[in-house]
Amino acid sequence: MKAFKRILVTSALPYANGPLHLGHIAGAYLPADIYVRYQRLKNRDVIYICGSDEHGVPITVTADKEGSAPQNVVDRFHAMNKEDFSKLGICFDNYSRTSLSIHHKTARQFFTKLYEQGDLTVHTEEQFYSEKSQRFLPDRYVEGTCPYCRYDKARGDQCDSCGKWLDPKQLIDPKSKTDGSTPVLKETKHWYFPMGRFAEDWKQWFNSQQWKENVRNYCMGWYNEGLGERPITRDLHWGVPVPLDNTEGKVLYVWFDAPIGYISSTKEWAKNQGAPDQWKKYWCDNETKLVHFIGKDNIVFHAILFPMMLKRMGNFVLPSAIPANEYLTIEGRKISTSQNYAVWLKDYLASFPPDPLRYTLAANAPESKDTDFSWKQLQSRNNDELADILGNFVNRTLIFVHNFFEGKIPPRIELDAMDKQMLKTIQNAPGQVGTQLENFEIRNATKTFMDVCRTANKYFNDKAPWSTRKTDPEVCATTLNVCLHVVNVLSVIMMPILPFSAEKIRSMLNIESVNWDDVAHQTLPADHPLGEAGILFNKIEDSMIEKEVDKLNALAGEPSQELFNKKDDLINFDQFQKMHLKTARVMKAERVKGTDKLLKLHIDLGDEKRQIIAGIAQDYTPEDIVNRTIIVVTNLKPAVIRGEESQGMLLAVRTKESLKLLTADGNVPPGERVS
Ligand code: B3M
Ligand code: ZN
Repeated sequence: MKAFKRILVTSALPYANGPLHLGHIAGAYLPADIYVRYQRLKNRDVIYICGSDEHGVPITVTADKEGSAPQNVVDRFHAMNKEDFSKLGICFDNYSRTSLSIHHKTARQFFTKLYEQGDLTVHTEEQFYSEKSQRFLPDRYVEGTCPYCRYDKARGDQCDSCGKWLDPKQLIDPKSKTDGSTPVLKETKHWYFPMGRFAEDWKQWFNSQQWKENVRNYCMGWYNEGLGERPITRDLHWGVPVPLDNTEGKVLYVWFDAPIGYISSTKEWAKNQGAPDQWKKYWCDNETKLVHFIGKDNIVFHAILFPMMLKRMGNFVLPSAIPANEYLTIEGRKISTSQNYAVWLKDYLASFPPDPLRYTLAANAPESKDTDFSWKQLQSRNNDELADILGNFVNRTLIFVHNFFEGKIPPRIELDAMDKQMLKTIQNAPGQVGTQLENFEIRNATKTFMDVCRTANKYFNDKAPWSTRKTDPEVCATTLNVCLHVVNVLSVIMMPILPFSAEKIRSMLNIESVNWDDVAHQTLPADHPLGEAGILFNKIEDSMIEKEVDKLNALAGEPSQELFNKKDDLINFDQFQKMHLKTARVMKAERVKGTDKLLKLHIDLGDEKRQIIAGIAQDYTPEDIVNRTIIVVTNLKPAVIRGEESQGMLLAVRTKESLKLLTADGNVPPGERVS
């Protein structure tokens, strides 16, 4: 493998149009942060570059929705995301923004050079234009009736009802979404990057690299389909203006300018270092290893479009690795920002410390396939691994030394076989974890680390210092000396994954920290006074995660508007008949313990009695509902909710303010079929 002099790490620039959620973190930020922290501990020359992506339709759509200016939107979310990243310990060397002039200038230089050397093509096409607002309308700014399903609020790029991809010109009765006027078709000129022209050159380079399987597969899929041409300009008023004459109202396409943001952010970093040319050392020298951490939806831009642009620029380094991650689901469901189904980083950090999340996401990183985050998993990773294994080992070691060795490092006297075995394990740990991190195997590295902690905890048990203390004080001293040595090494190799807790251990040890390669060889000075011992990880109680799960369930239970608006999914009467709806009388109702959302209802269905668990406790007390006749779906698969079986589901309407049960009008006996 090629030896590099320096490493330049980037994480995808998040759009500054909303807060960060755990999917973002698991995909592009935490793995990069872990990798960078490791490289720093190896004393490598590494910088970590990121920033807000502040251009493109995602920003203007959010601004329009809020009725505010794009600049306000990006100002707000740039500040918010920067702060949340820092609270999670994501340690960028620079977090820039693409709305800065340093970025505009750099992006313009790219476009101009490519244009001047004849690398761009230009085409004229017809596009919708609002005469009322005097502007061209991007696809999703045009609304009309879908030609396929007749849904009357279909967007120009896609119909939310039938899901079909559309061209705005297909819409029946198109209207401008911003001013309601009927747009006209008008000719407009756009510049394209002819990827197909550079495809063979690209392929040669691509084949000479070692890519992750998902990156290779996606790229070969695109390549085989034909790379064609990509428009790199847009008719929009927000973005980097096209640097050519007579192009007013045209900006660079966001996917052209955003990756250049990595370069402008590096320029900003160099400027802040007082060495403005320093960015070139990272970008324009073949001895730099460029690594892009991204989510899988960004692969084509980082593995094809951007490398092609860099290559055509002439003197730029191309990526050596693109550790693209798959997706994270939450409690088994896809994250959806439009439906607010997500765990927001800000909300997490308001209730829990950062390290347990870092550890859980690292242990379960979506490296080769989608993985799921659940609150239960966070709880068990925290309680059973961080607290009971790592925390317990560190704590019992430190407390023991404080209690029986006056808080000073005991001497190592004579090593027995068990001590030697433990020392060998810890000696090898930095190399093992390091190799895995070097190969972007964050999951494996996390597991290797925890396995070492497990071994250490067992060593403490097997050596039983509480009894050798009385029978053989020298053996006891040696055991604790070995344990402290292990704590010292662990505190360094856990730094990339658990930086906050590692810092705590460092101050408990009160020993100057050394780097990754040397720590296992460091001899602890006997008699050296330790710092104060403290708890590393508090247990997460059931009630804390139940609250979070309830929050998500409330969202999961709400039918998506998109689903509801579907018009072409009609069912016939037979299909309707398959659903058994019956009247039921509530005989008894009680609250489900440990939650304020659920009631357990005992219902009479005429010829049988059942129990159902219903999420109505915030709108109905048990007294309110007893003796009412409600409507229940009786042939729904039973589900276990909070350990209680629910044998059916009642019908209700949820409005913005409250929830209302559907009940029968007048006196209807229980068990009657609804039809
Ligand atoms: N902002 C897309 C995204 O957040 C985009 C990444 C740009 S990386 C240069 O998924
Ligand atoms: Zn449709």
